[in-house]
Amino acid sequence: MAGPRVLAAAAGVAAVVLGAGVGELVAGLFVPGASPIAVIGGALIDAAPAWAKDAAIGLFGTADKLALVVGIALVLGLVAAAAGLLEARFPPWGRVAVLTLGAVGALIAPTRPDAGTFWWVPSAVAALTAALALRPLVRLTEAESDAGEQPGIDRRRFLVYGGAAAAAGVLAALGAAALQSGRQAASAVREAITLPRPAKTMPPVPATADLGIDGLAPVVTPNSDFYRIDTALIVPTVEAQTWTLRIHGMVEHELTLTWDELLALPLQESATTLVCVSNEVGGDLIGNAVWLGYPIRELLARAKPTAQADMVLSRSIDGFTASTPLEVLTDDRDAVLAVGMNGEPLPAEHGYPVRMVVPGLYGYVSATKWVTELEVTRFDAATAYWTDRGWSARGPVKLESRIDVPRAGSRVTAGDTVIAGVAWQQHTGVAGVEVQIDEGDWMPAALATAISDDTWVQWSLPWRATSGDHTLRCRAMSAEGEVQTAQVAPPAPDGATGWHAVQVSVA
Ligand SMILES: Nc1nc2c(c(=O)[nH]1)N[C@H]1C(S)=C(S)[C@@H](COP(=O)(O)O)O[C@H]1N2
Ligand SMILES: [Mo]
Repeated sequence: MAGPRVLAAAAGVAAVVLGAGVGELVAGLFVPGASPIAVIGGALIDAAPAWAKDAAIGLFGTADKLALVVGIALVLGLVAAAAGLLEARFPPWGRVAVLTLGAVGALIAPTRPDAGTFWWVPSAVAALTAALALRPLVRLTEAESDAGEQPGIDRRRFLVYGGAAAAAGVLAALGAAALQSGRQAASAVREAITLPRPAKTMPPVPATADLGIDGLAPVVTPNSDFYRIDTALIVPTVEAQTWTLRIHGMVEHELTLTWDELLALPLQESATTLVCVSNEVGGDLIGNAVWLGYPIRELLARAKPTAQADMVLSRSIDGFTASTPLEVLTDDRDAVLAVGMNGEPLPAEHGYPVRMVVPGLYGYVSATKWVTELEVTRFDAATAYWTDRGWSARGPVKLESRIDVPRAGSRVTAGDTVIAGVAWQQHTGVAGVEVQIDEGDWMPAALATAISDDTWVQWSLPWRATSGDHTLRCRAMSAEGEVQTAQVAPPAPDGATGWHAVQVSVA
C-alpha cells in the first residue's frame, strides 16, 4: 500500500502533468512556438556551456533534442513530486512552488529571439492550472491518511481524480504535439512551390562518382537521410511569401530582398558537401546535396560593403548567428542563398524557405538556416552564436576521410572483399586516399570521380581478407599536397582531426 507521502508526491505529479499539458495545448492552439517546454528547452540550449552541448551531441547525436526534452520532463517530474509533498506538509508552499515554476517559464518566454507579445501566456496558464489542481488532489490524499471508517473510498477517489488529471494532461500534450506536427506538415505552401529552372545548371553527376558499394554513403545524400543539427527545439515556421532578407551594416546600399524577388533572379545549381564542426572522426554529421540558389557574392556586390568590413554575420529567424569571412562570400566559389535541395524546396528542418550554403566552411560559421539577415561587419566588432560559446570564430573544413565498408566491429568473410569510404576537403579537393591494414604499408585506394572540389569523393580498395582481427585505417591527401594529420583533436573548438580506424574480425 502506498504511504501518504507517495500519494502526496503523486498528487504533485498529476497536477503538474495536467498544467503542463494544458499549457502546451494553449500554446499549440493560440501561440505557436511558445510551448513552455520548448521555451525552457530553448533557453537551456542557449545558456548551456559549450562542453555540455558537445557532450550532448557526442552522446545523443541528432537525438540530442529528444534527450533534452526527456531530461526536462524528468526534472519537472521531480519538482512536481516535491511540490506535492510541500503542499501536504506546509500549505500553500506547494502551490507557491508550482506558480514559481510557471513564472520562470513566463519570464523566459519573452526573451526568446522569435518571441511574440503573448508568449508568456501558456506558461502562466500552465502554472495556474497546476496550482488550482494541486490543492484538491492533495486534500484527497490527506483524507486518505486519516480516514477512519472507509479508507478504500478516498484512495479510490484520489486514484480516479489524480489519474484523470494526469490523463487529461497527457491528452492535451498529445493534442499540442499533433497541432505542431500538423502545422509543419501543412506547409501546403511549400508543397505548392514550383522552383524555377536554374539559369545555370550543373553538369549531371557523373555515373562514376558513385561506386554503388553496399554500405557506402551515396555520393548525393537523399534529403530524408541528411543529418540535421541546429539549436531549434521546434522547427521555425517561416512563410516564403512573407520572408525577407535584409542586408545591412557596413554597406553603401542597404537592401531588402523578398521571396518573389529572389526567385526571379537567375538561380544556379551547385553540389556542396555540408559538414558539422561537431562531426567526430568517422562520424556521420556530413551530407552532400545539389543546392539551387543565388550567389551571395552578387547580392553583396549590390550592397557594396565598405573597405573596413571583413565579416558577414548571418542571422536566422530564431536568433542563431554565423560569422562568415567576407572574402569567402565574395570570391568565385558557389556560396549561395539556397532555396532548393536535391530538386525540391528546402525541407523545413533544413531551412525552408531560404538558407546559406558555403563550400569549405563548417556549417556553424556559414550554413544559416531560416536566414533573414546579413549584417556586414567585422570580426573584431561582432561574434556569432557558437563563438560566444567557446568555438572558433572561423571554421574552415579540415581534410578528413572515413571508412564506411566494412563497418567498424563487423564480421567479414575471409577472401576477396572491398574497403571503401569517403574523403573530403571542400573547396580544395581530394587528390588521393591511402589505406593501411594493421601495421602494414599504406596502399593507394582508387578515387571515384569527384563531382567537384566542393564535394566529398568516394574511394575504394580491393582487399583479400585473411582470418583474424584487423585494424583498417585511412588517410586522405588534398589537392594542395596536404596529408591528413594523424594528430588527434576533438571537435571543439574548430573541428576534429585524426585518422579513422575500424576494427573488424575476419573468419
Ligand atoms: N538557424 C540555424 N541555422 C543553422 C544552425 C542552427 O543552429 N540554427 N546550425 C548550423 C550548423 S552547426 C550546421 S552543421 C548546419 C547543419 O545543417 P543541416 O541541419 O541542414 O544539415 O546548419 C547550420 N545552420
Ligand atoms: Mo554544426
